[in-house]
Amino acid sequence: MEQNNGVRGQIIGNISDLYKIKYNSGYINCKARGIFKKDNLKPLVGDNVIFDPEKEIITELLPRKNELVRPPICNIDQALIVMSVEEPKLDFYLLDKMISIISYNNINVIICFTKLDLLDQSKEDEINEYIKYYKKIGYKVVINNQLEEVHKLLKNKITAVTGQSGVGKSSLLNRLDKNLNLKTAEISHALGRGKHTTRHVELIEIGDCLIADTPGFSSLDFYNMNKEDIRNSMIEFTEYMDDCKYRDCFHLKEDGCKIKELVSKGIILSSRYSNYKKFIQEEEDANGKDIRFRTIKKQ
Ligand SMILES: Nc1nc2c(ncn2[C@@H]2O[C@H](COP(=O)(O)OP(=O)(O)OP(=O)(O)O)[C@@H](O)[C@H]2O)c(=O)[nH]1
Ligand SMILES: [Mg+2]
Ligand SMILES: [Zn+2]
Repeated sequence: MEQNNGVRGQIIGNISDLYKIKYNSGYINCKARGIFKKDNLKPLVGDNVIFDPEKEIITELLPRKNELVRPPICNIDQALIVMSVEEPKLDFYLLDKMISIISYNNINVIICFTKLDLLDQSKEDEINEYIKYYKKIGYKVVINNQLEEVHKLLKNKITAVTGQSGVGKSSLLNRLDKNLNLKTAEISHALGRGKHTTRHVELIEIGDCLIADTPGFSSLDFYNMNKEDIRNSMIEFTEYMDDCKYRDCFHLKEDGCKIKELVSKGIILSSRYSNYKKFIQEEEDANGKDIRFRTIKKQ
């Protein structure tokens, strides 16, 4: 394990300038070397690092296989997108956006719906139709009370749990491991949203799973994704787009567009298509204003 006079480990937590590192002999809290700041590099939870155990300093960041801005984490195998059907209300726009951003970063997507107990029967049937659709186009979909199923999907993987504040991310992890006791809180009924109870990204070992609980967010940006990236991240569009009249069809105003035809026939979910159009519009607006790296966080 000795490399460059240092020891290799993985960052599993971070509070201000202290990084908690897991390595062979246990855990250690280290600071980052000044040089990272100079290079504008910030160590992330998930980073594999070389550190000096005596000086308690991270000396080297090893290459990342992937990286997300929100939640700030890297080197994960998959993301579990948690989406409540009530409190906060189901938001397919946000779900589709998370799916696009995460898959663009080469990270597998699992969708987990929560709070189905708050729905009446008729709405539950509607949710089941959506679940079927997302499964059909290739995503794994679970419900938070299918604990065994959830556990199976997380086994031997590094997973980031992500989603809006108050959807039940920490609650789900507490149910997977009864000894965990992560802080959870009721959502604010006045505002209809969560209270940002989880403040830090932390990788937690639950049996043979390494799972990151992360702070919820209220909005998301496409960061460095351009229009092509957004289009190509709509998984079922890519499957049919060879049948569009134009090879580089954006499925917007073009004629002979197979995607638009499939939307009108109800084969492609119309919410997916209208969210896609919103994404493209947002990208155009942001790009026009040259602020593609905005991060907006409403508290
Ligand atoms: N009715 C119902 N409530 C749930 C369910 N899952 C979680 N909750 C409740 O939802 C509230 C928010 O849960 P948290 O686990 O704190 O949510 P979170 O996603 O971790 O939120 P942040 O840490 O703020 O991002 C808590 O009051 C939970 O008890 C569910 O399946 N049904
Ligand atoms: Mg939480
Ligand atoms: Zn098209």
